[in-house]
Amino acid sequence: MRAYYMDDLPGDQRLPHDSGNEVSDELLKSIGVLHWNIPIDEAGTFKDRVLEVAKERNYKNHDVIVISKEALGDEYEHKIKSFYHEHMHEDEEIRYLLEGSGFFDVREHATESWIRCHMSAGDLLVLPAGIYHRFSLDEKNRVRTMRLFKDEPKWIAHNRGQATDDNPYRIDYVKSIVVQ
Ligand code: KMT
Ligand code: NI
Repeated sequence: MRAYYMDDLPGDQRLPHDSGNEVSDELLKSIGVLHWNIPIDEAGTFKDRVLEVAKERNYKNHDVIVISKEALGDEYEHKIKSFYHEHMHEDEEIRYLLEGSGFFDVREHATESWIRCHMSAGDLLVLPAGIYHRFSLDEKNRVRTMRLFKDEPKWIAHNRGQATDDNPYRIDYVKSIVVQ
């Protein structure tokens, strides 16, 4: 996974929008964003390693979704739009990419800058509860990803606004940021 500050230029969300300014793992960690690479092997041992991380973090359920025009059909445009709308969740968002690649953009609270995380197969990403973020496919237009859940697979996105700024999970998140 590579992380960098986005440029602020208008244009297709699927393009890299690469400002050329790298973002270090230390910075990501300071805003609560964690990532690992667990290579996908033919023997399938990657599954055990992913589920081990899930168990450590108390995640009991998971599912696998494909995001592509073919897979989503009539829902495609609506889903793509809602994934790219800036939002937060009251739980961690854990994703393990099985195929394809895509962008998880996270908002750096101190600067309001977008940090773009380019994920490809084998990358595991944990976004903390309360962080503002969004997701986009890249130019390959397809991703297959495992989603991990604490309990029932319920997944509510709260779009950014006054109500999310006052959300207790958001307030806790902002307090958790390590000032560098
Ligand atoms: C989210 O909540 O941001 C998502 O689930 C994005 C799609 S998973 C690749
Ligand atoms: Ni999300």
